[in-house]
This record gives sequence, structure tokens and C-alpha cells, in this order.
Amino acid sequence: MWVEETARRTRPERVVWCDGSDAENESLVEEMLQDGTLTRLHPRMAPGCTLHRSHPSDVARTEHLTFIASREKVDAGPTNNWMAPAEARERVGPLFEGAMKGRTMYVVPYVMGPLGSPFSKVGVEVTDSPYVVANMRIMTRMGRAAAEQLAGSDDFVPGLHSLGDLSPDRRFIVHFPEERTIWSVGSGYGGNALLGKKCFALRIASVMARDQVWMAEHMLILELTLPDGDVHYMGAAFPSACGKTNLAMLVSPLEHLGYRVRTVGDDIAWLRPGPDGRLWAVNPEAGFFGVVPGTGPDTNPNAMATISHDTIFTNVAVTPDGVPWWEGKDKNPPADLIDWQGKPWDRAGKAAHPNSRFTVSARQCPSMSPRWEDPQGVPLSAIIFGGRRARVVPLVFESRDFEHGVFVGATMGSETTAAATGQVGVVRRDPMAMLPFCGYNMADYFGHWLHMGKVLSRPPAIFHVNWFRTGPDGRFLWPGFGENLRVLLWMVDRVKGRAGAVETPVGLIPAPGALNLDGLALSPADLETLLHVDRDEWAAEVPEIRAFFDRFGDRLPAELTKALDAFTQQVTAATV
Ligand code: OXD
Ligand code: MN
Repeated sequence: MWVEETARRTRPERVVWCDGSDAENESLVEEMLQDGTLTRLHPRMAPGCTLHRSHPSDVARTEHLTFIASREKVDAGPTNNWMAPAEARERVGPLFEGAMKGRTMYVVPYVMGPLGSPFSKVGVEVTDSPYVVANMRIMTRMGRAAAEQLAGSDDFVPGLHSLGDLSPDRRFIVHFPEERTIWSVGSGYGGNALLGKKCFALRIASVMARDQVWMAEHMLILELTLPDGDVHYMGAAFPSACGKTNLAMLVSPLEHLGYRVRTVGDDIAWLRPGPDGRLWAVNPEAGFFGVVPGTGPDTNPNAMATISHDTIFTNVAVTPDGVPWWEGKDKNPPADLIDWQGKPWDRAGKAAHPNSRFTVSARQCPSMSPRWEDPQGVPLSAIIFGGRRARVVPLVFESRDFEHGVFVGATMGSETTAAATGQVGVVRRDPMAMLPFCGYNMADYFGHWLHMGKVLSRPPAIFHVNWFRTGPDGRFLWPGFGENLRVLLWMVDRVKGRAGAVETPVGLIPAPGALNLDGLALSPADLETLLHVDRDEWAAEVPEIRAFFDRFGDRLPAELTKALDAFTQQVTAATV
């Protein structure tokens, strides 16, 4: 009924119900190759790969055009754009009228979460973009499997998507949290258009999770195995384009000693309290929609292997014979490169767009954990918050307890990246990396976190990391990538109660000697700077954090006000 009603409104030339089969995908891809939506890449160097060039004004999520249409403004909260549902119907509704004239309307049923898992959920996206269909097929369990999971019930999240005319002036991504529906018009890009990802699995799911006592988080999930066979799972929340994919696919430099890292997810985690009082994590996605630039054989060999075939590239550069290229792939750009807009590259600007992306099935990733599709999920030993901070924030610290960890997550800041339109490199508060993705009042979201801490009898330990601290010369002090394992090992040792730590005003940092740095060429001076907590620098952050908290007024949980007061006292108290 919903599809019929949508078709009456958008008036497509035809309606196609997608079954997710290979044959369907092949004919869809063939059509897109014919009409230029996709270009086939080099048959030997990039077998099965295609390139899509988006409209140059449609290259990233547009947060200022993303709305929460809750009935009450206060339920969207001060950090979301709010639109009254009636206004959405008046302003955005008409943009769908006849929007699919002359186009095909695809009906895309999909499952978020492993098939057969009691925690998985069904969505149905109606879209006029075949590119979106091809992406959804990789990113979700799409087609017949979803219809089967639904088994005739109407328990699904409907999402209506149309490219419209692709104009940012008529672009809106609107979420109705009470009705649990999504409208997106005017963009064909990533998180704006693949509605299972940010719109459903984070914004709408965060509301469901609040009501049903679970959590929908912007987190990777990784598995760490120790030489004695002990296995630990960790969830890490970093803002977009801050290295979640790289951390999730980390290659252990100590693999030969039995320290192994495997991937469960790279962007989203659905977390539930288990009967054992621990927090259990499921990756709702089936693929990776990752940032391409910066991905190379040194930084992320697992991603390089994953995207070596059967990948949709969006907005990368190519050689004339169709070999994809991007900044960070290798040192020497090939001759005669064609940039992301299809023009000869002038070598002045970037060849690949900084937010160019790969879409690829997780099944192709050599580092997937055997448990990545476990219907029950995996139990978390630790949660890691992190951001991109050139100064102030140490390499790693541990929160004193879960409640303090919520304060750490709620106050976290990061320099903005190209994943969203807008200025890049300015520090903004991005609590739990959920600023653009929380579907309700963020103060209530903090309250929900605090509540979850009480529900869990064995909550994960909470840490904060910053791989991006620089020295006075602008050089990154920490080698990062595979070497981040050393920080993870300290965390596991903390969880097991066998590593030393030192109190600072922000939390606990590794005691001297507690971080295993064997074989790393890290100078004592750099290590000292990496772990340094400077009271004055932190005191300088306080007014801005307080102003951020003040935006929530009375809605902010008292625990956080108290934690900020205590923190302020600690960083401003006279040094002993
Ligand atoms: C993403 C993002 O695409 O966070 O994952 O922007
Ligand atoms: Mn993301």
C-alpha cells in the first residue's frame, strides 16, 4: 500500500521490486554503463570495478539540509535541525510530486543486521536511483532475504528517496522519529541517499534504541586475540573520516607473536545488554562505504585487498585505461590522470575528491572475523572514543568509571573533515561521534547512555584516544595505523587489571613502561608530549564545553553538570 501510494505521488514510468539477485544486479549495472552513470574500470587492474562520478555539488553529507521532524522541537534538541512535521509535508512533500516522471522507481527491501538475528531490522527504500540500488545491495542484505525476514509483517522502516533535480536548494533529508520514516530528496550521495546507513541505522535506530533499551552508535567493532587465545571485542566511536575503517582493519605488527586483529564492522554498531550483563555488539551493515583517499598498502593493506575487485568507486581519479587512483594510493600519480570530475588533472587540486568513496562487500575483506555475522553479536570489553586533535588531547586515557566515560564521550571534540560539506579542520564538539547522527535530543541521549551504564552489570571500560597529536613542527608524533595495536593492548591489560596507570585530570594515562613500545622508534620526548595532560590547555577548553552543555538547558543530566564542575575544579586547581 505504501509503495502504491508513493508511486501515485511520484508518478514513475515503471516500478521494479528488487530481489537482490546477481542477474538483477548485472542488468542494472549494464543499464548504468550504457547511460554513463557508471564507467567500467580496468578489467585486469580493477576487475569487476566501476566508477561513478556524482554531481559536483553532491559530494558529501549535507548536515545543514538534514532535519529531524519530531512533533516537538525540544525532542530534536539544539544540535539537530528541526522541521515541524506539517512544515515537512508542505515544504518537502511537494518535491516528491511527479519527481519520478520518466524514471524507474525501485523498491528495495533490506535487512540491517545479520540474517536471522533477533536484533536485525527491516527497511524498505523506494528510490529512483539505480546507483543507490547497486550500493544498497552491497551495504545491506537486500532483496528476497528482506522480504523473507519481514514474513508479511508491516514492521519495517519506510524510506522514500528521489534524486529530484539534485539541486542543493531543493535538497532535504528528513527523519520522522515518531513515525519511523525517512524522506530524502535532491541528493544521490552516500549517507544522504543510502537510507539504511545514517538515516535508519543511526538516526531512526537511535530513537528505537532509546525506547527499547539498546544503543545505535557510530562505532567500528574489532576483535583482538591474544597469544593465549583470549579474545576481546572493542567498539570505537570516531567522527567521519577519522580512521574507523583503518582501525577496524588494523594489521597487527605483533601477529607473529600471536596478537591478532580482525574486523567486525567499520562504521555502525547496534549494542544490546546481554543476559550476562555485558554489552553485545552487532554490525548492522554488510559492506563498507569508506573514504578512499589515504587508503594505501602501508596505511590499510586489508582495505586495499578488499577494494582490488568488485568495488564501486565514487569520485576517484582514473588513468585513461581505467585504473583508479587517489591521493595516498601510492607516491607517484600516473601520467595523464583524469580527475574526479572527468577532466584532465591539472596537478594543482586533488585528483580524487577528498570524500571519494569505495562501496564494497565485507565478504571481500580478508580481515573479517569469523563472528562478524554472529546473530547474537559479540561482547564488548571496551569502548573507545576518539577524535582528530592536533593539540591538547593525549594519545590515550581511560575514564575512571562508566559514568565518567559518558562525560568523556559527551565532551569529545574533533577537527572537521571532508565527510560533510562545510569548513574542514575546525574543532567542534562531536559527542560520541554522533553529533550528525543522533535522532533525538542529545541531552536525552546522554541520559540514555547513563541509564545503560546502570542496566549493565559488567559494562565495558571506556577509553579515549587521539592518534593525531602533532609536535611544534606539525609532524604527527604517533606512528598510528598498525602501531595503534600497542594502545589497544594497554587497554586490554587495563581491563584485565594488570597494567599500570597514572591519574590525571582527564582520566588515567599509561604508567611509565606500561605501553609496550618495543621496536618502535619513538623518542622519550615525543612519548612525553603524546601523553602530556596540560591543565592550562584543558582549562582553556572548559568555557567552550560549558557553552556546549548550556545549550541543553535543564534537559542536561545532572551527572554531566557535576562531572564538568569537578573537571573544571581539577584543571584550575593549583598544581601540587
Ligand atoms: C560515513 C560518514 O559515510 O560518517 O560513514 O560520513
Ligand atoms: Mn560514518
